[in-house]
Amino acid sequence: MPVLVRRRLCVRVLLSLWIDISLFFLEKWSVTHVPHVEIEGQLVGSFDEKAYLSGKQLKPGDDPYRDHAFNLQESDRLGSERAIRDTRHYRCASISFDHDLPPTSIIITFHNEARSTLLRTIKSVLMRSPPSLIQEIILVDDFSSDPEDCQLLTQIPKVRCLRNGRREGLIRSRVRGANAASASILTFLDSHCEVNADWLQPMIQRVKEDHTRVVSPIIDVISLDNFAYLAASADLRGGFDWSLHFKWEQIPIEQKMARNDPTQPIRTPVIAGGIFVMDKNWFNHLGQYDTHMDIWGGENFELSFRVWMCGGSLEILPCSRVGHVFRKRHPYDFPEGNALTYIKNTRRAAEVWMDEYKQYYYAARPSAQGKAFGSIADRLALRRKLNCNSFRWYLENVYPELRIPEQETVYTLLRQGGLCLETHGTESLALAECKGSGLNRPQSQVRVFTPLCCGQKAHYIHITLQARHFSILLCQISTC
Ligand SMILES: [Mn+2]
Repeated sequence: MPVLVRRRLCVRVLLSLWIDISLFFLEKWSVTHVPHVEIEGQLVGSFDEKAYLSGKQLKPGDDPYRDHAFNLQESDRLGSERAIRDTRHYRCASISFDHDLPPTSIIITFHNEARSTLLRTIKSVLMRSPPSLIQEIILVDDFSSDPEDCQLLTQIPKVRCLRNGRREGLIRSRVRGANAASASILTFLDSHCEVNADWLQPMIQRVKEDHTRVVSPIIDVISLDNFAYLAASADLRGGFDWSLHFKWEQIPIEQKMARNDPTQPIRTPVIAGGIFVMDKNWFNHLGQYDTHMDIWGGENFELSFRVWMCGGSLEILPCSRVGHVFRKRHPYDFPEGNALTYIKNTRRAAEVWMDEYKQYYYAARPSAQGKAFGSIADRLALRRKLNCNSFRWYLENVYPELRIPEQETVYTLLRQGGLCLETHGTESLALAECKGSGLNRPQSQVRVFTPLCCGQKAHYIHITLQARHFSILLCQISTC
């Protein structure tokens, strides 16, 4: 081999080796390190982790997914303080925060959570938050089978345990935790999470600057099978369809184009609901939660509509990352059944906050009609007292991307010269002199309707957009 070629090859090999080595260190560098020695004793106090974890262990032959709908064996094996990759955009690391950020009360509610995931949640908070920002960690044990799951953890400094005397569900449990909190800022956290580097400061900073902001982190994915920590996309926000089914969706393209700083907050129409930070006075002022909602589900819509419509805002902060074990099923049971509870809760949200647009909720979820949902009088009174905006305002200003089903129908006044189209009975049409104007126009003459307002017993012409076809229809329900 000629010397020149050999030398080039050699340089190449050395170069790629150098890149490999630097990548290795870079990778190492970006892993959130844990000052292990300092933590032991200092952060967990007299707490005996080994005894706590070995008190509940999977027996040989047991299905590791049975009780928690994730691989318990893998979670138990991992230990409570593993390093995870720092999944933030690199520019997040150079952001600075106020030196006088106020502390927060962390509220974690759970029902029969696995000990290893619950402990890892708590330890990740203690390891990756500035100690001065953690006022306390309030565990609300929603009547788990074993009171010790919660009680033993109070040996860890700052950890408190409140236990419900009966199953209340996550909504009333969170309210209990919030009422017991002594800090001015509340941080709600799920019980199978791992918070990432500097997760807390960006959220507290935003709430400190404006107490009406309710902020969420980007929620990374912890695999339910092998507990790998996986970065979630930073281009997502919370959305929903008319059946009030939550979904992650892409940020609208115009907003995406306008984002030249990946560390900027993302406005979101709704939050997923499990993890967020909110000023305590603002939480109380806005009426906490609808405590007539049971167990789980729908409370994130109710809170999100209320925050936006009553003067606040919701955002996702890309520089705050928290991992969460997303599951395919609920491991615990709903005393009233899963579907019924979800319908009751979302129906309460729709009835209180969605005004005339609730018809689309019922159209998308016909089974909700006629299902009991209890009295909503106090929530309606709250909405009046807070003088909140309409749901129409919310759709126009916060979530214009949500397609309104009836906008495919065109209601209009049809006129030719001085003549207007007029209904004769319910079947036929004729041209006649235009009578009246605006709302004083007789019902027999086709009126100009706003897309959503259709008076009871009024006729309207339904024009399908696809075909050049129209028909006369009678409004079934008043949507005005
Ligand atoms: Mn969860």
